[in-house]
Amino acid sequence: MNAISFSRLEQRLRTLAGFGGLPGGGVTRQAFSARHEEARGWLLAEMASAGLETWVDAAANVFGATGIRHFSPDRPVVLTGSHIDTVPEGGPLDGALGVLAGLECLQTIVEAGLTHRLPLAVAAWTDEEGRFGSLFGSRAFSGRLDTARIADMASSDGERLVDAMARAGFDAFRAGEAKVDPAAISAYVEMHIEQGPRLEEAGVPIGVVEAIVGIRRVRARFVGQADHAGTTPMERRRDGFLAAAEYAVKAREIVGKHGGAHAVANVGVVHVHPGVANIVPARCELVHEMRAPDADVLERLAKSFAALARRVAKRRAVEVEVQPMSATAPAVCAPPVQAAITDACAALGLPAMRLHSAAGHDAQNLASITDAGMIFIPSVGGRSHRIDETSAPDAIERGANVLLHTLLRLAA
Ligand code: HGY
Ligand code: MN
Ligand code: MN
Repeated sequence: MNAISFSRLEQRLRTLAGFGGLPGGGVTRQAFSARHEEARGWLLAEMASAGLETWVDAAANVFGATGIRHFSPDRPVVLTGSHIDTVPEGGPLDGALGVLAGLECLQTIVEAGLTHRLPLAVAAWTDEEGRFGSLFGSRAFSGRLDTARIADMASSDGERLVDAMARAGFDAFRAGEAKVDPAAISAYVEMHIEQGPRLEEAGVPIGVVEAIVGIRRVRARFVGQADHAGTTPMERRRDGFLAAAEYAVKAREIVGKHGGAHAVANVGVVHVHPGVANIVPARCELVHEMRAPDADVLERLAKSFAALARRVAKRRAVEVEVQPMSATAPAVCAPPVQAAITDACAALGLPAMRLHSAAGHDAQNLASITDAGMIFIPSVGGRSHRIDETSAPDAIERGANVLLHTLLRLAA
């Protein structure tokens, strides 16, 4: 059976992890940062040295392909890929694995002269982690980018997308030009770490993803009144932070009661203003993220959270404003791609289990324009978005070989 070169894949994973590598382990390589742009240059060179045609589109997505220099309905391609941007203090595999395993598969196919009727391509999608706008590159590629919002897109620490892209040599206002003709893509399959504990706990080496959660993020801003933290009687305080804190705790209870089996929510960003010890917080802004594989559950949660914010604000005599920030629709993975993955596992004698992805992925945008699916491998301890994220070497090798044989089936 044809197989990838694990040593070459492992070497590239190690090199890529060096771009933004942290002294204590882990990686910070956020979209359009200097480290990320160095990694982009390295990836393009690796793709070229692997014998692929390479290009970068208007949304800064990176592509390497066999036999084509751009996407066209005349020659529909089988596409794989993932992302090379990371969360702050993230791990070395989230995203990087899918890009480099895809590159390894294409290089193996080119070197072995394996026949494939359709061209093959591997992508590194821009800003999957949403420093500026979640799944930005694949959103632009699949024609789902709201270009009217580009001027307002900014990171939670205030850097504008337009400025970050300009620094990297891109005109953000042209990102919409990355929209591809869906007829140019025959199928998409992405390899990714599970980022959760299910495969490891089940002792199953491969996950065949059936569906991917939708994710919504809202900005909730509670506005009270700055006051002297010593002289203001407690009962007269209109404390923006306490309102936000009560909201966050009660929202957690709502998820438990009304979220159903797979809904989750998180408050990961909190800003208190003026943010000094001796002033009652005038205002507190938080980013609230909710996820569910079912669009109706997501809608119901969003409504319940907004009603909760109003109730808490009223009771605490503060104002509140809840603004939607981003939303990705849940996606169902295409049966033909799931079948190709399952057949590849059978051919390799690997057990597989079907599961939904509780993480968001570029594949959910690709699912809106083509048959899309995902291959998961186990994460040690289910750990991800933390510096000790890792997967066993043989798990990585098995997953890359399943990707190789899935691509060959889809391109046959
Ligand atoms: O947040 C996520 O679900 C993904 O890791 N970007
Ligand atoms: Mn991630
Ligand atoms: Mn990822």
